[in-house]
Amino acid sequence: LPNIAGPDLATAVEKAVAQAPVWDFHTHLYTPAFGTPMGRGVDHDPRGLMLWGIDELLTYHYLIAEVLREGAGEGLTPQRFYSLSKTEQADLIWRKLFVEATPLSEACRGVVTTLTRLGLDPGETTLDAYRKWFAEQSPDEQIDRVLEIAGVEKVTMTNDLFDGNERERWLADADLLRADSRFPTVLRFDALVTDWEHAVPRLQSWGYEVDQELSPRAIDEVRRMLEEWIARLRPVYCAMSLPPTWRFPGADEGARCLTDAILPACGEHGLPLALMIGVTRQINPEAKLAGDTVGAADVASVAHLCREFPHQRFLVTMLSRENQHELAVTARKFANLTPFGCWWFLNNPSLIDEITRMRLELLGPTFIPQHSDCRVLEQLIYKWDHSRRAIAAVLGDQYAKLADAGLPITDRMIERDAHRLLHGNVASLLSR
Ligand code: RAT
Ligand code: ZN
Repeated sequence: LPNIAGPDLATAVEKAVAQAPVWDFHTHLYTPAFGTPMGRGVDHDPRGLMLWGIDELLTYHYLIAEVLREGAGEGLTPQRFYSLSKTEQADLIWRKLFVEATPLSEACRGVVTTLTRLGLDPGETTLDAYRKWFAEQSPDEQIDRVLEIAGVEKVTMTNDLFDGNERERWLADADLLRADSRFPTVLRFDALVTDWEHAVPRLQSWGYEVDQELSPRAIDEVRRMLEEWIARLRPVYCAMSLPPTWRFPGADEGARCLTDAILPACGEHGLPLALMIGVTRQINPEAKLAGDTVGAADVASVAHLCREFPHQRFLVTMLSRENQHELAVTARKFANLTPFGCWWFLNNPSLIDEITRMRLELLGPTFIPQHSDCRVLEQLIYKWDHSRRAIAAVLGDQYAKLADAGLPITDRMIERDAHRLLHGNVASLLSR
């Protein structure tokens, strides 16, 4: 087999990483069966969960945080921003971040990449032309188009037990919602572990006999609820996000919920558990979804969990840059731990570069370099375009060093590794 070197090597790696199909491990995307607020040929559902189109792209919470900064000088407050209609919010964001300023941030650049790759001119001064184009698309065709452009094969959803809107839809017709095999389901239930106090009245209103003390009977009831929802959703894994203050072992009800109800349920059904650790919710409550922040969390707690539950597969992403090295080292110690993604505030090329380099050097190809966390369909285009480039650069450098060390690099190696990193590792972890 031919040995590839020099500029040919970098080009071969870019090509292989650009072409590898993606299994996106964590998104907030949905199919039209969950309802959608817009599109040709469908009943418009204002509370629909499938978000797509220019107004949703621009009112992404990453961009809301940025417009609140740009607009502060002319008196824009969170209250004023949220009093606007969605259309007005999008118009304002376009004007402040894209027309009157250069869209230099990663979230802004993402919109530019997305529009360009959809064949639209990203330099319009108003949103009229974009709105017209999106209104002519049907949601189903748009999903096909976006997955094709982004090279994404599987879009793992986040199906939150505590989201009343989504819950009603599952109770109405679970089969309909599970119909598209490109969109695997994930059972998510943060409040069971992070906010038992407020979870109790919700669970009671759904008919489960639980109490604040988390009696043995309440544990059984949480188990019963998890069994019902696992049967209804048939998830590929269970998930929760946790604050930086989360510790394991812990003495509170949330910790007992985890060890006595959640982990036994995962064990029974062979389901991996994904932990997203390090988010402090609502540091600025007025900013709503744009008001969450990051804090360094405790990696030793992750190690404890992996040691105490050696047969449970854990997939872990951490939000703070400071936790990344310790997490990668911990994964060297526990084969049941797989780090995944460069989450949220880490989903920037400079940090993807740093984190992916470190993981590759410490773990070889045994991790999941990225997930998109998309909330709006078309974001798949830019998140994967930008991430693929960052991952290819790191992988290319590592091959060059390996070639220097004396090992010929071949196309077959490159294709195998690109496929593994973007798709294969997720597929094999979820099917074990
Ligand atoms: O990245 C995000 O969009 C966050 O708002 C959250 O969705 C986070 O990823 C989460 O899943 O909790
Ligand atoms: Zn998310």
